[in-house]
Amino acid sequence: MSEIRRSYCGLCYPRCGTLLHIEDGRIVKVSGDPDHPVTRGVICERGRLMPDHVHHPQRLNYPLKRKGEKGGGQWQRLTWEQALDEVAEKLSGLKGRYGAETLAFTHGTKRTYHWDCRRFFNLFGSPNACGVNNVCMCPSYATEYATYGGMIMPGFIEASCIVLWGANPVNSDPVGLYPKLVRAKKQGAQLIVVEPRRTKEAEMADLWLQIRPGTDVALMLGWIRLIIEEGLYDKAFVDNWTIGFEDLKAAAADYAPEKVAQITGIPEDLVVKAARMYATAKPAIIPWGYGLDKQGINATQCARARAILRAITGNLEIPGGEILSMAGDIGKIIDWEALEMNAAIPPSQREKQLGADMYPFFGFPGWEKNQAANKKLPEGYLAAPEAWHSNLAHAREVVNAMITGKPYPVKAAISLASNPLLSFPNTRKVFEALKSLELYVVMEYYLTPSAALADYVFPASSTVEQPELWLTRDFCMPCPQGIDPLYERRNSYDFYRGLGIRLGQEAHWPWETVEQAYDYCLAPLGLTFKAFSDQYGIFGEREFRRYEKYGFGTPSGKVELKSSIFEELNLPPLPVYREPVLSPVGSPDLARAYPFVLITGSRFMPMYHSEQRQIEKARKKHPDPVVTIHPSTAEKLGLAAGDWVVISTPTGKIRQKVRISDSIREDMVDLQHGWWFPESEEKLPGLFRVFESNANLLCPDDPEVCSPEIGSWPHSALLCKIEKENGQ
Ligand SMILES: Nc1nc2c(c(=O)[nH]1)N[C@H]1C(S)=C(S)[C@@H](COP(=O)(O)OP(=O)(O)OC[C@H]3O[C@@H](n4cnc5c(=O)[nH]c(N)nc54)[C@H](O)[C@@H]3O)O[C@H]1N2
Ligand SMILES: Nc1nc2c(c(=O)[nH]1)N[C@H]1C(S)=C(S)[C@@H](COP(=O)(O)OP(=O)(O)OC[C@H]3O[C@@H](n4cnc5c(=O)[nH]c(N)nc54)[C@H](O)[C@@H]3O)O[C@H]1N2
Ligand code: SF4
Ligand SMILES: [Mo]
Repeated sequence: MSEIRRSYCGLCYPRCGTLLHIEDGRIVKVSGDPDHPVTRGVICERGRLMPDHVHHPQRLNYPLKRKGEKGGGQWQRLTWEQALDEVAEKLSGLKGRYGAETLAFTHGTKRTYHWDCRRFFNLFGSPNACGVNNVCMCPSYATEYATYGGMIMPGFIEASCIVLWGANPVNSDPVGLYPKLVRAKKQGAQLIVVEPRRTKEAEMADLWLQIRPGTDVALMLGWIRLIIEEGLYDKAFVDNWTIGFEDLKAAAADYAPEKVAQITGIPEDLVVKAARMYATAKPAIIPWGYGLDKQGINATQCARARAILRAITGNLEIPGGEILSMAGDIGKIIDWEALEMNAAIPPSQREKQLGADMYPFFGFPGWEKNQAANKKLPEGYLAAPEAWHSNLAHAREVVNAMITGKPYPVKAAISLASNPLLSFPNTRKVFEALKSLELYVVMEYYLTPSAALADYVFPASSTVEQPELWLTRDFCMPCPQGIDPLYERRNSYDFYRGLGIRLGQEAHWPWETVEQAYDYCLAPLGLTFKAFSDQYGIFGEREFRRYEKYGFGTPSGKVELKSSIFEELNLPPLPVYREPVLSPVGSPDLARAYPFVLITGSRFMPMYHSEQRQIEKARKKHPDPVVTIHPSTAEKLGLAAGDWVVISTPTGKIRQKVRISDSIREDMVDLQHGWWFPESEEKLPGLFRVFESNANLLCPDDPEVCSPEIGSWPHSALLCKIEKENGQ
């Protein structure tokens, strides 16, 4: 029997509408849903691999319990009931011995909303959820909250100038952002690209600024100085809606174009021309880019300086500009506080959050300040879920506590939609930490290197096997479940509820299924999730300049060019540039041994971080990990395309295969992240060869290289050397 069912793709963010072509219970093809109001029938290369993913022979289909040694590759199948009973009993015992804070959570990129996880952890009493948000989005998110009380989503299509600053949407967001960029460009928008690589977008740009990695704040300060000096800022907005302008002027005073050129390696005339182009166009936008968040020591300051540029040029909350608020009442549909139950974790447990003493802005103290300042805004005004974007423990401190037991023992962890051995920096340390746990529980699609170290593994349902209620700035959308879960795969809600009701949280998990939780959200609209699924969702009506009614969600109610929250937490209240520690300028001695500037993790399709390595069609396209070097480097080192090379940093070394291209700066090396080899042996010491080509063996996590405000570690702007393998 064959049929076509409407569903969605959740393999990355946009939740593209899909049609599943099903024959005898098997998805044989997926196509874009042309009636979907947002994605209009477009899906990407990765989305088309959904059938291969759903029916992959290596998918986890049943709960597993470790037999024998950790990482020994031996497993015993359990029922869900048995596995949940055992995990709950162990958690209960560990909580009794060490306190609730002994349980950590590692999260990955926000593919699942995780409100169920938050709810579980708040009720359990552990403040130690941690993960990659220290580097992804959070440096921007939390900082923008402190600056103007929310996180920006750019209007895009109507913009007349777009600055792509450390973003490469053709590879990272081919359905959401890239088509908008192309359309805006066709409509006459000017494009400035700030990028060390000649990306496709750089080739499309009016101005391409080929920056030295890690020096972006210096360029931003240069733009701020020039914009102020030449009177190109929005005077009325600055006078009425900002505080700290004179201090800002002083903070940027040193960054004359000549000095900026010297620091960044961008010719002086381009620095000036770009600043003028940006400041004189309206609306002009600077969308978020991970190239800024991943640069460690400067990550937070990049976010601050970018926010300030958006504000002083008068681009906040104008049509086609930088939008802060949700459209109409759309934000009221999901009450995140009710779902996440952040009030349930008592102050005495919040105080134990690991890393909050070193990085108070990132942990509960900073989050509480941002929340308090936001309280004066109307319900549903802002996008959420806010909690996941800060109020987190610091991953390095959690990993350290696992190994050392200090300041207290962390003996248990749950990873769900997270592969810490591939995504966290300093892989060897993460390995030691995960191995040392008394209880490690992973919920996964596949047996990843991290999952291979677990005591219990739970099989996760694919996105097409579960429903989702999806909210963006302008619309709320039902994501309909396409098929019943195969085998014994389940969704995260079932997992957390299953644990929760075994740990005395019954009263707080009233909904038997996740769909019932969405029914609860939709009840005020007189809808059930099923009824909502018959429509394509609700668009909110956008109003602009909402700050004129409500002010900004900051302590002063204005845009804080000088941040009072940063000041209260003893952090620099104005943007400052710091030379990256591991750079030819920051460590000239080290640079003699490690002469190249290293960036890692530039996105490539269809791979998503450490995923798709087991999917044949994806692997055919990318059989091996690839490092890109400049032709002059290849010549100097006698390397040819396809040679295997060893790339080393003071933290570690890995092997990848050479690609030669003049698209990168001569002083640079650009390598792929996320590499492991599902086809090779699981059992230790192999662990799917996770120690062979994994970029995070090279990335350090020491406090000196992390941003002092948030503790963002560097995946870019590092130093490395490169040699032919076996010294051939
Ligand atoms: N060197 C280097 N490291 C980086 C980066 C870089 O650029 N360079 N980028 C960083 C960034 S921005 C991020 S966001 C992180 C990403 O870090 P992660 O999110 O940890 O990376 P993934 O490899 O996507 O791992 C997610 C795992 O969850 C599983 N999974 C996916 N969806 C679901 C789901 O819905 N449910 C369940 N249970 N499992 C699921 C996948 O099979 C996969 O194994 O990596 C960071 N690490
Ligand atoms: N195919 C694919 N798509 C993805 C992902 C994936 O793994 N694969 N991951 C998703 C996730 S979680 C994220 S966070 C996004 C990130 O998506 P993007 O924001 O596009 O981020 P990246 O590709 O990591 O880096 C963007 C650019 O930053 C540049 N860059 C590196 N260092 C610097 C620097 O110091 N300064 C400047 N100005 N630029 C620099 C790189 O050359 C790169 O072209 O992608 C998402 N989409
Ligand atoms: S962009 Fe591609 S992978 Fe992401 S949700 Fe859409 S179809 Fe899926
Ligand atoms: Mo990310």
